[in-house]
Amino acid sequence: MWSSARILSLVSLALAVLAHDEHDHDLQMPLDYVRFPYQAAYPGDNEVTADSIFSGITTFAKLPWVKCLGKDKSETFDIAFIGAPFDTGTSYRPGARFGPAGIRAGSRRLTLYGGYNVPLEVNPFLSGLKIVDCGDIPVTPYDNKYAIQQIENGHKELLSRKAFSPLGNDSLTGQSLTPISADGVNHPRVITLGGDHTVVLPILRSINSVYGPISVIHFDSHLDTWKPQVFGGAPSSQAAINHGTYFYWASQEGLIKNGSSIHGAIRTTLSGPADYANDDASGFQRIEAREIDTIGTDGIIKKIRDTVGDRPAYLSIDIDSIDPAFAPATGTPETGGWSTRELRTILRGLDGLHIVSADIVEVAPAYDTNAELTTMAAADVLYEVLSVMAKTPLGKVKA
Ligand SMILES: *[C@@H]1O[C@H](CO)[C@@H](O)[C@H](O)[C@H]1NC(C)=O
Ligand SMILES: *[C@@H]1O[C@H](CO)[C@@H](O)[C@H](O)[C@H]1NC(C)=O
Ligand SMILES: [Mn+2]
Repeated sequence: MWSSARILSLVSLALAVLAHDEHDHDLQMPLDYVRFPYQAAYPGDNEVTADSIFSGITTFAKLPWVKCLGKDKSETFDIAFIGAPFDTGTSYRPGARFGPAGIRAGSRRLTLYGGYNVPLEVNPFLSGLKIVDCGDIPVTPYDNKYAIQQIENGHKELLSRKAFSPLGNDSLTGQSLTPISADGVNHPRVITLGGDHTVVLPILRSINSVYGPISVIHFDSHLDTWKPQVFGGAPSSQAAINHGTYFYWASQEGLIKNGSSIHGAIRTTLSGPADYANDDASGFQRIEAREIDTIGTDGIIKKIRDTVGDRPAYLSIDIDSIDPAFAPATGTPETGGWSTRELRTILRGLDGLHIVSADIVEVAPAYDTNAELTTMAAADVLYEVLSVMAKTPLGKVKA
């Protein structure tokens, strides 16, 4: 038989355990536990701890998810991420339809320590700009013509809005800035997560509706200006538009500013020298990947800046510009490319240019390593783009 004193002590122990239940994890904490090491990028985020970067629903850099193409049609922002999960214009490995999801997964750690960019001296997440992830444009995998129209419509719907923040004043002169768009409106910037490179044709159509013909900065191991007869053979009008010909069509449609557009990291084999003549006619200058051995990143940056100047520019980054040692998961890998570090340095060298919108394309996560090399590279590359954008408003001082 138990004494009543023994029963009483058991009951009080049980009550003590119950009372302690709601914070019994305290017992497992090391003595030097820091309760909230994570610095929230957005107000209202303060209750999340550092482990939130690997838990929860994944948006780009854990940015707020806004249904910009759905119930939040009237929402404004300064920079929007949007996915274009399309890969039926690919010539070799398909799989870039999973690019948006993969890049988001690769971006989770971007804000872990707060997101301050040391060489550029800016934290794009705390720069006062409203940056959101709009999810993906709904894209059919069954009809390329229809899908390309869906991408144009979705991109336009975001780009045509007014930016959330006013342009403000010029940091040097203090004079008020006026928009650099053709329609005089201060538009937001859109960063597209591809998708194979075909998505850039509908994106440039959208860009043209706001900025007119645009200077293009294009990082890729391939030209992507091929005539359809050369790339794919054009057995039908739909087959003629693919990830090797979209710049040819964009040029034919007058979407690309002739002479102030440039490719970087080119190293593909050609059908012959005529491909370069055709590329010239499409309006592009070229920087070969191997030039990094002679003129270095500084020389490459100078060539780009000299070509583009202060014109409005669209930035398109094919992940295959990076060497497959660093970014193997892509549609048409080519050895002899730049390292992730080199491309990041070159992108930071675009600081001060008027980059109106951008994309990263051809990320096909199924071919990645278990270490997520490619999706991480894609996310980090976009972090540099975001930082450059955060530093330079899309405005100019009235002459
Ligand atoms: C811009 O300059 C005007 C005066 O020219 C001033 O009234 C305004 O507050 C300034 N805006 C910012 C954001 O500094
Ligand atoms: C671009 O300029 C070059 C050289 O002046 C010319 O040969 C080419 O036809 C132009 N291309 C377009 C698309 O206007
Ligand atoms: Mn490409």
